[in-house]
Amino acid sequence: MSEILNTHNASLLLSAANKSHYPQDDLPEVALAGRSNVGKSSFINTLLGRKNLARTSGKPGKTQLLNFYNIDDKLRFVDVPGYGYAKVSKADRAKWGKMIEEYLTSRDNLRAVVSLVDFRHDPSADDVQMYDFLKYYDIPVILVATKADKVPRGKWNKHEAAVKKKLNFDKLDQFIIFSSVDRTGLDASWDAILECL
Ligand SMILES: Nc1nc2c(ncn2[C@@H]2O[C@H](COP(=O)(O)OP(=O)(O)OP(=O)(O)O)[C@@H](O)[C@H]2O)c(=O)[nH]1
Ligand SMILES: [Mg+2]
Repeated sequence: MSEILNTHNASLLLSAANKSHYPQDDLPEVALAGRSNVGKSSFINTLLGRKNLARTSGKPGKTQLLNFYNIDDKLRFVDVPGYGYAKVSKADRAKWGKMIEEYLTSRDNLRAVVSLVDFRHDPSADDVQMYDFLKYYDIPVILVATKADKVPRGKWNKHEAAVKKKLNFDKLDQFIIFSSVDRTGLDASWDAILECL
């Protein structure tokens, strides 16, 4: 991977609320989608070997814009605000929905969505809805099950089966068990992402 991309050459390019603010070029983009607090920003930091490039916090619902990260002028990660946070007003939820839908359904640069779910629990109704949405629009999905460090190894198969069942998971999609704490699934994630470009 390091021969293809200098992952150290990464920075936040811009934050966008709508189409008119998106970068105007042909660089491929990979977006991160998932419930608030699932570990999207941590995933970006782990893949780039950075501590705090993508802002992480214990406070869910913090990322409100689409954050575009430039990686070596060859690829962008797009950190999408998380869904499913209870303390969000109806109006903000609608705004969020519009912003995500606009990006996912109209962005020519988009090559794949890394859809993150918490490996410890069954996917939520929102997780199912996101996966269905991506399948409906034929957007390539890389399913990443986060916080694997919190699940004992002996239970991984059982948890994987439960996640797949709840999502009605497509066997052709990639399923990656991941941890930002011990970097499980780091190489598999890069392989899956680069395969989509
Ligand atoms: N144990 C463990 N904790 C993690 C992992 N990934 C993220 N976390 C923690 O989970 C919390 C949320 O992580 P974030 O990366 O900020 O989550 P996010 O999906 O970007 O959240 P929003 O931006 O609010 O949507 C932080 O306290 C992280 O340290 C992981 O793989 N294992
Ligand atoms: Mg975040």
